[in-house]
Amino acid sequence: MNTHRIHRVAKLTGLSKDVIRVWERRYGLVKPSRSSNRYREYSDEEVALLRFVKNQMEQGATIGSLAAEGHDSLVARMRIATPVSPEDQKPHDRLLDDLMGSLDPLDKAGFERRLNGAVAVIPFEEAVQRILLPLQRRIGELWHEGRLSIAVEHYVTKIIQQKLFSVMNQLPVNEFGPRILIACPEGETHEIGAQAVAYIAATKGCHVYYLGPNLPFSDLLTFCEKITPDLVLLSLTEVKPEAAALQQLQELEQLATRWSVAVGGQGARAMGDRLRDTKIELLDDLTALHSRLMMLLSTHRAAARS
Ligand code: B12
Repeated sequence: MNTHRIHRVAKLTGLSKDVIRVWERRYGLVKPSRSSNRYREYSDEEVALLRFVKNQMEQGATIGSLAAEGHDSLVARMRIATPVSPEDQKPHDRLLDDLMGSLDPLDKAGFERRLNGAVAVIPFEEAVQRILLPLQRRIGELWHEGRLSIAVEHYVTKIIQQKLFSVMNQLPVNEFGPRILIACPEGETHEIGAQAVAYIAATKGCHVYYLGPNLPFSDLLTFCEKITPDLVLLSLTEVKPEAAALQQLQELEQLATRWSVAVGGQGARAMGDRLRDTKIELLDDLTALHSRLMMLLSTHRAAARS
């Protein structure tokens, strides 16, 4: 990991040294370490964070709202927003190749040792983005191609799910946070996207109700009546045939007359234009999810204060 002195950081980011110091002192937006002679030293990630903050402000965010979001949340958002370059993904691709190699014949101990070892040494958001979700895609694709048994697919899928849930369950439940219901609607059994969304919402301090895959519409409505969610987030992975897509859209519109509803995933993106004249929001990716959650949290805080 490289470290940089402030004059270099100013060059790298296009920010003045004064601004960088103020963002640290007043807002705690960056946390440089100090060298033995007390010079500020910024890691590559802190430099990237300064660029990210600058970029967010160019897109209309205020320094106050970014400061309220906090350093750790901004770092998490930046990691998800930054596309993984092929160079950065290379070591993870090698790991994924090794993991796939230990599935047939199944070397359970080797698979778990490699996976656990890799996930333990990087921030969990990064592990989700670079290891767990790509692993799910790879094993799913192999199964679809008839090259992996459903038993081994289930074994790996369960391990991925356990990892997401075990980290999520260690987070404190914020019963005063905005209530978010997360599920996959009826007929949708691909679950990992929804789980990743649940994990992200929980890390932001939302009160998450995760209801899993294939949830019948009538039960979704009844549950909403019970918990009065501030936001319903639905994951749609499959692209539905025309008639089924229209029926799903009608149901979602009915839900959206009472509650704030947002959808994401490949199936939701395929609905694209049809969502335009409805109250249903389309969240294109996990970066859009982060921004939506930040908006929700800030209105929730403001409502709690008034
Ligand atoms: C993994 C997988 C499986 C696994 C599912 C494991 C599980 N329990 O979830 C297994 C092998 C069991 C499976 C089975 C089936 N599958 Co499958 N599967 C896949 C695969 C390879 C990856 C899907 C996935 O999980 N992606 C991982 C997530 C993380 O990525 P993502 O979906 O892109 O989501 C990202 C964003 O969109 C976002 N996101 C997702 N949801 C949301 C929600 C919100 C609110 C937000 C903000 C963001 C967000 O988060 C992710 C972040 O990067 C895809 C092909 C592909 N490469 O996409 C096929 C695919 C989805 N499957 C498909 C099908 C048809 C099936 C089956 C119905 C096949 C069958 N005839 O039985 C079955 C039924 C499902 C089941 N569970 O039994 C088709 C769907 C076709 C279509 N019409 O769209 C696909 C596209 C394969 C194909 N090319 O035909 N599958």
